Amino acid sequence: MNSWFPDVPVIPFEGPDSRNPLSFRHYDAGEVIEGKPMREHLKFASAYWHTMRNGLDDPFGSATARMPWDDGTDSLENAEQRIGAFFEFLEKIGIEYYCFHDRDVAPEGATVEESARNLEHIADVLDRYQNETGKKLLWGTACLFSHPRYVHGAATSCSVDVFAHAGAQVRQAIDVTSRLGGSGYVFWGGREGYSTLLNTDMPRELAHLARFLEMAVDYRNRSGFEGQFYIEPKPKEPTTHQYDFDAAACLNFLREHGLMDSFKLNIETNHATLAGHSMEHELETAAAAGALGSIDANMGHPQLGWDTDHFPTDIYLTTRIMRIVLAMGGLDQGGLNFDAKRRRGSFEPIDLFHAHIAGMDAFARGLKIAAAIREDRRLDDAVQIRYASWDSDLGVSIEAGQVTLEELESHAKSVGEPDLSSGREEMLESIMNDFIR
Ligand code: XLS
Ligand code: NI
Ligand code: NI
Repeated sequence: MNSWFPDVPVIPFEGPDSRNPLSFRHYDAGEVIEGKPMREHLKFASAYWHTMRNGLDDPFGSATARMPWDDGTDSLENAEQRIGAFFEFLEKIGIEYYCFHDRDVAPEGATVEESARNLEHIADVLDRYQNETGKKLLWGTACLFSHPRYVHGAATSCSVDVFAHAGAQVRQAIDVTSRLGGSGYVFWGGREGYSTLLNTDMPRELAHLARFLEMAVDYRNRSGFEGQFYIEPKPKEPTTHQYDFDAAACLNFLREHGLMDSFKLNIETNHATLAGHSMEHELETAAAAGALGSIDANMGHPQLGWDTDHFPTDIYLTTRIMRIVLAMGGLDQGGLNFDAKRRRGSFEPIDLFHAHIAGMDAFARGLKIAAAIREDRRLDDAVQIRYASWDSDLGVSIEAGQVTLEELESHAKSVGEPDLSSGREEMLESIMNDFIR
């Protein structure tokens, strides 16, 4: 087989003292943490759109990424060649899963039929590579935001014909995802929102979005796709306002339309930041509703205001994420998809390895640190102690819904002014810091 990364070996685990940049210093796939090997805690996926299709252009300059496997055309041959490079990458980096949009892997045709044929053809190729390498599809999705027809949205377009095109695309993408054994399917509402309310019938658009998702659920039930459906919240970009603003907005929408049983959320760090939340906030919100399904593992930059999709290298971030994931007992069918791109200056093919190693090692450290914090118990105990008054007879009865306002009033009279304790925020931060090493 032709090698596109001839100078890169299969990346070995060499331990924290290694000075070899093409090695894992912390990610040791077989190391057992809380009874499970790291590879099961950290179901990493590589995002085809960034790894293979992102030339690293920005609004001020053209693509810089060197991609010797890509001849720059939209041909099926080129699409196949890219897939070869991608699976070589997955094998060498030791990542088991991947994610794609339909249009990342196969070229859009001139008609609905031609696009479908292209996608079917490429699905055969992906299937062959999956069988040869044992790599798996974490989730698939349809790109409903790049083509000019989606300028006013897809499921929320003002045009019913565009809505129909979006339906055709999603039906095919679900089929291909199912055929490739994908464990999930993501709906990210790229342009499902508005640019200005002056031209927008918001209630009508929201009703259309709900209809669209109902149709997708109906199709899944009839087609036998066994993967999990996810919605990926994002507040803005490319549109001014996106309806799937944050976890809370998505949950409200799903509840309003009776779709809670059919969807979970795929939470992305950079989208949380854009919504003015921390990643922890979004994860906790989803987890509290039993709807935390999967994670798009990236991060933003404090000095840049958009979805910059940096690789997640912040150990505090990965620690906080893994604390929540461990507490809920793992992500089930979900995983950690590196929806992340290299910086424009990191344009050599080998930077794909450096970038993913950085993310994987950061998550391995986050996992180990989170497990150590859990074993130590000081942080968990502090929360439990803080709410101890709720374990009293009164607290338990209130939580069970057996107390009236009059009963609260007589209790308040009998206890007098409540005796409160400090929240000890700085002390807890300092305890957390003890583990980051
Ligand atoms: C863009 C989104 C997108 C989804 C998949 O901001 O993160 O990449 O993850 O459509
Ligand atoms: Ni994403
Ligand atoms: Ni994003």
